[in-house]
Amino acid sequence: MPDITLKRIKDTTLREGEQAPTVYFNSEEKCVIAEMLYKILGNKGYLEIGFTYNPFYKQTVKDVVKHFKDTGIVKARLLSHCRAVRYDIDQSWSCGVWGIVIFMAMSKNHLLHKFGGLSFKDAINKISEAIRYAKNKVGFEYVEYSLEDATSLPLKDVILISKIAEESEADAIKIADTKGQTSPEAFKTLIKQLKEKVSVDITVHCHNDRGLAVINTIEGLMGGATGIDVSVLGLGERCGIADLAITLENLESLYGVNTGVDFKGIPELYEYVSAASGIQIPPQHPVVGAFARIHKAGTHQKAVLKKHETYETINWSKYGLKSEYELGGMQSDELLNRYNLAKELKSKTVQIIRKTSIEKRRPLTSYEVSKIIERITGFPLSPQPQSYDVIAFIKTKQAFDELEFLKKVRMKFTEHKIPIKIRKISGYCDFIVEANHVRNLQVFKDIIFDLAKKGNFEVNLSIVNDEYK
Ligand code: HCA
Ligand code: CU
Repeated sequence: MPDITLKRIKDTTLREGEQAPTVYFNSEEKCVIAEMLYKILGNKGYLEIGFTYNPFYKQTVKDVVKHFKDTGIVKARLLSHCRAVRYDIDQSWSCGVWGIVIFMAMSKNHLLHKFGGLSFKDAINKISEAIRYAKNKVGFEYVEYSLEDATSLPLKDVILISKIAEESEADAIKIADTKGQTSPEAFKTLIKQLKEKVSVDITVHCHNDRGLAVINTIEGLMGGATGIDVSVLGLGERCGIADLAITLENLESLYGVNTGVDFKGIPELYEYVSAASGIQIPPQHPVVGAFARIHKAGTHQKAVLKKHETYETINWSKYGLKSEYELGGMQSDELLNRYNLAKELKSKTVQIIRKTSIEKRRPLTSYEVSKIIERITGFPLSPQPQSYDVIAFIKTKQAFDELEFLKKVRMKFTEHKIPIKIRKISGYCDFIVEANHVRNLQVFKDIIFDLAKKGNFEVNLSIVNDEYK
């Protein structure tokens, strides 16, 4: 097994994740997400919950800290993100976070273009001053210095800056591959060479611009880093950073690291963040995507039904999940075993399912399959649709408050973990609220009609059931 020591799993969905294009969390959502993360990550967990230099975002940091206090969770390591300036550090202290991450880039382009030609020496002094101020004057329990854009610097500079941070008493330094530009081999070597020169703990923060964030993060650990940054769905600037579930699954089951994470909570966490962020979980996303557990080809299905290991290496029960099988054009006869059909009837049914699916160019739902079986056998199964696509057409009345509408609708559906899309339109109505694969139609109806009553709008629903999706 590779030599990895993992001490810190820092989730930054609520800071880096909120820098993902189109993502805006409100305080209520942040509190729910932070609490879920706290419970899932276990005793290696750290949570970056936002930055404080913008008053709107600062308020959400304050609210999360208060929520943890009110809930009696005193051990959470809540962090905020600061520039290397006293103002940010003071603002963070006033929010009551446990620790901070001070970030400042030192690469040529950043010094010249972002900091208006700041000299290397002055920049070093700024970093050192900020760390000392946060640690010794203000008194934060934990101060991490983040070398933004570290992978654009020559090794000697990375070492020099890290040594300064260490001398200034930072608790950890972070090496950020801000532009996602490094290769796994180069990154491991960088961390290894740095590790030989400093004794302060190293954390890695890898962006996914080239799709290498997860492997770079793991290679960083192999090089001797002891901390990682991850986010739910890998959310972050541009293509984001290392995905929490993929990184932790691999560390635990491929690299033999005892992460201390409660994997059972991960599916619900992803669903919630997806609903709150409005970012759908890509179906082919490793580990948490809907396709990850679905077997399509009949030969695969047959084999997996006998022994999961024929086509699976991830233990789904750890997540409270099960393997699934697509009903459709390639399905195997075995999938119909639970209906106890005679052999010939079974093959006839399978032929019809395959043909229908190929004609419709999509899989069939179990509802449709039951309908086919009913038709062929004459035996009533009374299937229920399993999910619906719903479109709510919203017609506003006078004194309608648009901002309140957007806030309330999003909040209510998020509470019930129903991801929705809201569009402003013109013509027959003013907005549409769309949701796909809604399992509990009644809940959707209750929410939207209740909101309509209170919010001065009328609703009409169009519902597509399993048969016509
Ligand atoms: C940023 C850049 C950053 C900082 C890293 C960190 C990066 O958005 O401020 O301090 O966690 O990737 O370098 O996210
Ligand atoms: Cu980043």
